[in-house]
Amino acid sequence: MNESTDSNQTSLKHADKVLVGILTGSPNDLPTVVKVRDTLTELGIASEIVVASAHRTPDKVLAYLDRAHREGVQVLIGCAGVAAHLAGVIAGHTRLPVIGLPLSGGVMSGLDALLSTVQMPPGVPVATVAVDGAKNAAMLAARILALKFPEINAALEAAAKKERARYDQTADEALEKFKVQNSK
Ligand code: AIR
Repeated sequence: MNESTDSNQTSLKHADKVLVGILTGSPNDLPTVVKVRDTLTELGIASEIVVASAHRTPDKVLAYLDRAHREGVQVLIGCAGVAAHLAGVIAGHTRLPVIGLPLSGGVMSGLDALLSTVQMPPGVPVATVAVDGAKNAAMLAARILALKFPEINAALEAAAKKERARYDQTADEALEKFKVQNSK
């Protein structure tokens, strides 16, 4: 199911084809995980979110991967907290690029999830972003896709320009507020 039907989706030609599969270990992860989808949507990239746990519902993870391979998903993102093995399990069952998004929560505030996600054995890579780094998980997926889809490359360029303008304006406003002379 494609859950990226938000109205701000752009008119890129592949916008209705799911290119990114986002798996997450618990429905409780969704407040962070939807930010991955939202960033992808802003870039005109269709994605789908599947709640499936490497430990609680491993059969569901494998069933989704089966479907994702058949349907031409290009990048997979595994999100989980605590003993976060989801991205690693995904990477063991696919040749597609896998991004790991460790989530905070639990007694170690995400450090447990970070190490569980990033410390993969040689030969089975998971490109791990920061704890709760939802935006970067999406941006990394977009950069991978941009190698193949010029319109995603263009969307990334446009987003970078917009971000630069926003940053410069925020800096100018802060400098003005604190009466700091900006060095040219
Ligand atoms: N989780 C679920 N199955 C395996 C793991 N590692 C993670 C979820 C969630 C955390 O365990 O991704 O971040 C706690 O899950 P819950 O459902 O108890 O809130």
